[in-house]
Amino acid sequence: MRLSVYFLPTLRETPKEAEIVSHRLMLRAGMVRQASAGIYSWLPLGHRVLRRIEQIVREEQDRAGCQEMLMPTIQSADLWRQSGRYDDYGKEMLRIEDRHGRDMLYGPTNEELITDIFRHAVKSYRDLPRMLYHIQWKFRDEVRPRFGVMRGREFLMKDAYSFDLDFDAAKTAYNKMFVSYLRTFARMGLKAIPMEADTGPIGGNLSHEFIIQADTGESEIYCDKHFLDFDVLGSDIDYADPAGLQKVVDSFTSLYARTDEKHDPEAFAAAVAEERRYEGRGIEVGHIFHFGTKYSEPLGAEVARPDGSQVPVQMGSYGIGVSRLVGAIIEASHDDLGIVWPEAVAPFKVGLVNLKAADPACSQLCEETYGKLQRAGVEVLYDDRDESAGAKFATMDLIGLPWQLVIGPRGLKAGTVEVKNRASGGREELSLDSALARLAD
Ligand code: 5CA
Repeated sequence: MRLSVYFLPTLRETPKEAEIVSHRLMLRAGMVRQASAGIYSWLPLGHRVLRRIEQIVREEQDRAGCQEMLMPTIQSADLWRQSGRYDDYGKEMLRIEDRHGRDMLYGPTNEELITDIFRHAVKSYRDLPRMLYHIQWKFRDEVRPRFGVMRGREFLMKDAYSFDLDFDAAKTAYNKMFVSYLRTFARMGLKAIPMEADTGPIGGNLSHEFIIQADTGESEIYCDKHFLDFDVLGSDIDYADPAGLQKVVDSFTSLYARTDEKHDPEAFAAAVAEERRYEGRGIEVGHIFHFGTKYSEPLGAEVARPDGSQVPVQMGSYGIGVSRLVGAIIEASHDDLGIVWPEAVAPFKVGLVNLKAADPACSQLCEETYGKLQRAGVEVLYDDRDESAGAKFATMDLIGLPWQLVIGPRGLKAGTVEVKNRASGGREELSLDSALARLAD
């Protein structure tokens, strides 16, 4: 993509309304624009990151055996009356009346709708277990939408739902999601700690929040610092092995990690040596629940057991805040100059900087390099504008692409280009061929 034609409305000034760094940087880097309180348009750069995060979530859900589908954003109120949540949900639910006077709502979550789909399709234990998910916009009319996409009113969520015959099988589904979450967040360069949590309006008695450490987070957290040393991606995970999954889950849940609602200072002091105690704040990027028959019973989602008797199906639900993650990753990875994208979620891998667009030789080499990178399948944003070197570097640092490839008249004479790593700040003078080989890895 050429920057001269790219829709990237960056801001020089720091927006006053933004209280935390991720919100400021998302606005300054032209990633999002507020449409109304807590509701955002995703501009091209932000949209690319959102899609990359979504794709990692999708791959890890698929790997765990979850099947993707898509449910609508607008739901009928009748289903929610059957579960009893139409009244319980209160003002956070956006209620709508259609032209026929029917009560509808913009879904804040999908337990009712998925249970309805399931009860019409599945009647027997032979059709279990099943895990289904979708990635869809939700609406919650939060009292205090704030921090940009972190606590929005409209936000993108991955929500998965599991269906099993008994508690043991449901626990295996829970464990699969638990482990897939560890992998998902690790792939994005995040250390997400699973913490015992309250279930709130979703209900149930077994629940973990996945939280990344950040001073700007809304959750108060208490945990063993040991968590920060765990290597998740290195371990070999077999989703078909319930005992192996349980072992991984046990290793994570054996250490103390709780949010404030579940925190017990005495238990914390007894479980964790003082120097290993972490007390601070964090951002909740995922939340998983086992709630048994809370929805299947009132909605009549029953299956026949092998002996012919009917039982309500055991369910769980598993959420990831896809749009919140964009902000959370920036909170975890930025410096004074701007965003520092982990490569796995970066909007482009390389920023190609033409230091002197007015110089025909320099521009020609840039054009050739741009073509070569594209042919090698490298996603590259080419700053071909006629701007000062300072302005170009500032833009590149602000938008945080992992690599900058800088081509200028001086290097042109010497036959070299400069490769800069955004995260380390390290620069290297290389021949163009070595630079291309490095970036095409
Ligand atoms: N039905 C369950 C799981 S599918 C559920 O709705 N869980 S939740 O309420 O915990 O939401 C799941 C995730 O969505 C949260 O962990 C959080 O990362 C994200 N989320 C929740 N509310 C918001 C919000 N207002 N803005 C942005 N992300 C949010």
